[in-house]
Amino acid sequence: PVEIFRSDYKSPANWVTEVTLDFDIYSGSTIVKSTLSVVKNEGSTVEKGDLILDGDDSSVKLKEIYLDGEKLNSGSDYTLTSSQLIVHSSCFTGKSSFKLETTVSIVPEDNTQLSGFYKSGSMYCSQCEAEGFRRITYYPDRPDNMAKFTHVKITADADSYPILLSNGNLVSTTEKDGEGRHSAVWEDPFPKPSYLFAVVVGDLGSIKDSYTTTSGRNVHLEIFSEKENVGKLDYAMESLKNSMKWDEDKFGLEYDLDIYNVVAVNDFNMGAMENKGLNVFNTAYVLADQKTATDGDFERVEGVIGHEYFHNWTGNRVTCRDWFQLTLKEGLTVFRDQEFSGDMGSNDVTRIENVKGLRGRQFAEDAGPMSHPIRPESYVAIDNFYTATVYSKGAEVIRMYNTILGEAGFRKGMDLYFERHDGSAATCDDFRAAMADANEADLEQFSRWYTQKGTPTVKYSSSYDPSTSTFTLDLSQHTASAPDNEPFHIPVAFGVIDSETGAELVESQVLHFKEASKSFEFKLSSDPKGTAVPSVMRGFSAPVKIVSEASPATQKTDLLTLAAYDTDGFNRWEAGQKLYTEAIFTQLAGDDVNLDGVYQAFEQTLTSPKISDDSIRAYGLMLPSESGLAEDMDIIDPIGLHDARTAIKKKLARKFQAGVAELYDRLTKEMSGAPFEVNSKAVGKRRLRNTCLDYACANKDTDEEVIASAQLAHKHYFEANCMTDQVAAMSILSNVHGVPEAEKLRDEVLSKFFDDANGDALVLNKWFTIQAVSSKPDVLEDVISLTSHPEFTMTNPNRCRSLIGAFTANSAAFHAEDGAGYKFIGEKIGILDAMNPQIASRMVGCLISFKRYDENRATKMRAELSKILEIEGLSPDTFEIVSKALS
Ligand code: B3K
Ligand code: ZN
Repeated sequence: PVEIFRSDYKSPANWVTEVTLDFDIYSGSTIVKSTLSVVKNEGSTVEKGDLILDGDDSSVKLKEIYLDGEKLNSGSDYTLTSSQLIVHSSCFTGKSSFKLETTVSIVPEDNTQLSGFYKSGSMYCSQCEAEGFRRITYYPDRPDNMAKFTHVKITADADSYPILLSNGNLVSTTEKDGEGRHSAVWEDPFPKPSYLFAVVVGDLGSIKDSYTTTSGRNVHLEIFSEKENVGKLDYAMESLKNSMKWDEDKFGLEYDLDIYNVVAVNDFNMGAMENKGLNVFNTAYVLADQKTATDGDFERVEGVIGHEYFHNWTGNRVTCRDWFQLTLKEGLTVFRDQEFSGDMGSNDVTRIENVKGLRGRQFAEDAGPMSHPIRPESYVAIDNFYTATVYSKGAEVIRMYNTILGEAGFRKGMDLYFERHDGSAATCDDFRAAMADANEADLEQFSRWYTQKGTPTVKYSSSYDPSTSTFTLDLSQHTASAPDNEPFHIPVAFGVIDSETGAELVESQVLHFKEASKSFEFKLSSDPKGTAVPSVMRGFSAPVKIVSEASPATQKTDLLTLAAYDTDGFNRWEAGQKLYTEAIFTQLAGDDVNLDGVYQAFEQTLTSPKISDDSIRAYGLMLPSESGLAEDMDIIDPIGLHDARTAIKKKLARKFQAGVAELYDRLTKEMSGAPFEVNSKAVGKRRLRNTCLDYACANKDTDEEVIASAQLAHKHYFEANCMTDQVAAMSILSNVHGVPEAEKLRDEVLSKFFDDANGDALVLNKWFTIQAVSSKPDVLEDVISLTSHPEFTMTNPNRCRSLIGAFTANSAAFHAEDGAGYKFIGEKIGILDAMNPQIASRMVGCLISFKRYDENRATKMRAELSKILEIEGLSPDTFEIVSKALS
């Protein structure tokens, strides 16, 4: 496998400026003809003038090749390798431009990698990002080559494949001919890189709508799916229209074609794909209705529909010069979708959810062997770098521009970015320059966020001097996993709260922390009535770990002040989480836990009339996740952590049994008979009621209590009017073991759920997942037997993730001391790698952070990795991850 370096970028010798493609689809073979208009790139920095076309010869078979009508000969005119077709410059010396025609054949039916052109169920579809187009035909498959796809013709059997789609506008169609075939021709007026090309062919149903842009363009909107799923597309359509409106209002960005098509596909490696005018979606991120989707699913549909739509400007109109710049489009677009979701619902709730996600996944990645800056310096398989770092931390970096420059300054930067780069391929430095120039800001040091990896820790302490009325905040920064890092430019959103009155003693502001350590001083207008408590990193203003250096006692009182009074919603929540965290770690250490502070915070959250948003109340009651907590441990003790967290949860459940039950009952009454709705109010109620259910069912010290809990969850399940409530109840029941009477209820619900799913793929995924994440001691046995279930298959990525992937997230079980979890996963990765390297290399991530575990576990994890590395024909994708981990 070859490692590619960012520093090696060179502009190619030739550009393809225009493309025509002809897809002739037959069962078992598709013929692709292409005509490329090629011109010399005057600005090229490569020495040889050969035309380099990428092509994966495991997929593409070259049949014919002509240059300006002349047939070319292998060897003298061109060289074919396993990954390239090199047309020698001698074939076109003296020509200022020429046309290259190729004919290749591909077999989409055999494409199990789901990259390139493949079959999913009864439909054909494509996935070209990052490097899938080279599995369709020979082409300069690099994002800086933007070309007009002027004529894309698709021909297929008319009865089996009535729908023929590609990017842009439909130019013409033909009726069924004598052989039963028909065709369609598409044209995309916007130049684009090959990774944004798409073609979809099938017998699909759809819903249609339209949207008129501010400047009056009437856009036809259509969302396609398998016919049986057409009833689940409405929420996606609403979300699409909301996205279009939001981008106009927020960034002045309008849609630019007359058609916007979205297709839902069952077999898909990732979430969705932003192909110009023809988004292709994993069904999991587009189908949603009351009976089959949880509130979380609805939220993801809205977010991903928004994300792919926003890519039309940030990604498609302005694309990436090379794949090292991936965060240029992904970080920015994630930031945009987060802001959109916040504006559609609640900003505080969205922020809390996003930060939980970042801490659980990205922090872990940055502490392991795959740690990389948001703009990596090298890669073997670019698909391995569609990471939490590039996406989520990338979005945090964009958010920091917004924090540093202010919303209006950020908008000015965006406007200048589009003014400069619309219609071209840009770099992260171009983006930073636009932000700096539009605001006359110095963002030199800020560039370190692009070059340095690791999660910085910011430590703080504070003091107040009444003689001078001066409040001092001392900050220091350090990155343990990357100790050589130069200091980052960290925007620290900050305020000071009076512990007695809750008054804000220092107005909320952004501090620019650029040194290894620095003190900031503030004059208070009057002495605080209580103590002056710093509220640091409000709204999580930078992707760092924040640590107080105050004494444990002071920390506790400070956190109670912030939990009660902080004017920043995020930090109010955060204060409670820190109190819980401290209690869980004390419990884990086997020390006496004084839960007074925790009880106070929990009670306040449970009862305070000041909390108007039920989601905020729910999130305030929930303990931090095991994955988030793990990031605060040097050596992770997965079972100890699970047990300690469970113990604290039980103590809270016991202490607040009455209060929780009362709130649960009140919400049950309030909600009964109300129509099902998906909006922040309704979602908040469900979230809070299900959180109460979880606590109410946590009292399980005796068999009687286990049975009572199971009965409550069972009742909750059978009274549920939506998937969210069913999943909440079934998740609790799935943990039941050892008490036959309760097990009966568990089994009844699990089989009812399965039967009611009636084969619905996304619902069945939930059925698999809930069993895979169970805390039952024999969960691995269950998982192993589920791999033989008739509904289980490794070839569908969603199904595979729903069972195998979900099990790896069941930390206590996956990390069982005997290593059985590792062995199980190791074997599955071997099988998966031969089928679908992208999915396999993603899955192997669960084994690579062995240095974070004790010697016994680390040895066993390493052993599985070594076995994987020995697999003959291991994909470059999996090789890259495993070899990095073992090196
Ligand atoms: N751009 C695609 C991701 C493609 C992943 C290729 N392995 C989805 C997105 O971020 O919108
Ligand atoms: Zn994206």
